[in-house]
Amino acid sequence: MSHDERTFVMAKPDAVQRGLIGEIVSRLEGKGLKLVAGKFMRIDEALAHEHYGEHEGKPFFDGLVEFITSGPVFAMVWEGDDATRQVRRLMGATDARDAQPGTIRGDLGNDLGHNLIHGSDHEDEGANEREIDLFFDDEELLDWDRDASTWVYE
Ligand code: IDP
Repeated sequence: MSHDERTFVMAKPDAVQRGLIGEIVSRLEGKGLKLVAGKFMRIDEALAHEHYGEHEGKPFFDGLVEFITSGPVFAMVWEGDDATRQVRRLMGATDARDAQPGTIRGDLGNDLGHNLIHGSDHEDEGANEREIDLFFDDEELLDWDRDASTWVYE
């Protein structure tokens, strides 16, 4: 089986401000996913509009852009078997007030907008590639062999 599915993930400004980058990275590492890119950066208005284009026109859109551009984010690409869906499971429900305990949002968040983490939608085919392209250049994605992978997957 191939373990090279790549998914885009981001610790949002609330996670950065609250010192939760390490916790989020740790949970994804712990699951056995492999980090292939990471960038501490600010999202400008144009990138915010592109990234959240599907929500343009919705009542919460302006607030969402304001929030996501309000401070640094930590953008990442993670790789592994079924990576997109696995990250979504670890994230929990969009509204952190409803997210199950044990998930990142369920354990660490308590709000709908400030929900700590973004992960590509596993039901939107192409979302991963689109978002990885939007945030990273090809040469920023590292190809590397992680010895532990042989102990994560049978
Ligand atoms: P997701 O992040 O779980 O994929 P989406 O529906 O794609 O959820 O929404 C993108 C982001 O927009 C959410 O993570 C959340 O921060 C914000 N958001 C979604 N719906 C609302 C809302 O009704 N009010 C305020 N913010 C919202």
